[in-house]
Amino acid sequence: MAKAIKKIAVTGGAGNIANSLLFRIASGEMLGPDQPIALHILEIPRAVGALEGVCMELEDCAFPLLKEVKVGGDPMEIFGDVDYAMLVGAMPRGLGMERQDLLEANGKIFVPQGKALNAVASRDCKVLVVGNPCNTNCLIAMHNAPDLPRENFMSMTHLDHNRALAQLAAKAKVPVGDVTRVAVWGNHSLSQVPDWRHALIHGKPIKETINDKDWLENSFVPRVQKRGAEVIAARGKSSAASAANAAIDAIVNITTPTPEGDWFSCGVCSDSNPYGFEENLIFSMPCRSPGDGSYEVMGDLPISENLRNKILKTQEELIAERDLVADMLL
Ligand code: NAX
Repeated sequence: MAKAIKKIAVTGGAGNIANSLLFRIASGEMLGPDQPIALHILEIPRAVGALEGVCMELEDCAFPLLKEVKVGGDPMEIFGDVDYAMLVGAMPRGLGMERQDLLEANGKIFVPQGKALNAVASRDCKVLVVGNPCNTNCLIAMHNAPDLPRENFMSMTHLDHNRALAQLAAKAKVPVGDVTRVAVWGNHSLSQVPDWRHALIHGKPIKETINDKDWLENSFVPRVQKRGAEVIAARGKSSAASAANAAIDAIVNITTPTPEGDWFSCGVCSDSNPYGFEENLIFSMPCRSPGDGSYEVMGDLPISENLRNKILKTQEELIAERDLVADMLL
């Protein structure tokens, strides 16, 4: 029997990331080759013309799984009954804009979107926030959707995770699939903590292949933290295809079982986290999923004092961001 259609909302549909993301979702890469889907695309009026072009291209791909495309500017209409909401659209940081200005501008997007999800989305809707600052935008959306489970709100740190895997694989001169157990802790920002300490290469401790702590601490970590800027400098635009790829991965991570002995990084609600980090934040941590849409934070990783101190710094930044948007949190 054919599966029931899954409805997927994508915001910022005329933007860079969506121009890769929408097509990969529609091809079946996210939910599988036998899962019919409907795309519900949200944009602002200024971008409606460009979005029409995107819709023409979606049509011209003749994707067999794509059963419906709905577009509009009202989240109450677009988020109706959606099973997944991928919140990509956000206000870019303008010239001379302070972090507080950016948070406020984005708050104005994520408060109404959170309220709309609360009112009309499927009660088990999984929400992935990509638009920056994604952890705090996700916190705002979560607070404004109090009837949805808090654990359904995630911010995308899987691009940082993938960047870390790729850098370690390149250094060790192994295929990227041979690297496991990388983690990214905290905020999706320069303060994030890419964690190589638990990583395995060919199933063996990283030090057996990369026995170079100086490189790990002083080259690998800052390179992952600043990779977004490196891409902008080279391309003149921020990461798009790799961000779309990570967004697909982030949903695949919770809809397929995590391979034995591995984990993925995701910004998740820090309530009752096993490491004693501040609660009521969206905090990137290593997680595992049985593949049914749920996940659990890895609870048993040894955290050295040195690592904990770095994580506390990124936590400080997340708390400061939360303070700046306090009036948007219900
Ligand atoms: P673009 O500026 O190309 O596209 C954003 C789109 O969002 C635009 O078409 C705009 O009209 C739309 N938009 C703005 N406000 C909206 C609203 N209220 N409702 C619906 N649509 C709205 O940006 P793009 O390169 O696609 O990046 C999108 C977001 O992802 C940015 O905030 C960016 O910083 C963030 N990123 C997050 C990453 C992550 O790892 N979490 C990595 C890549 C990227 O930097």
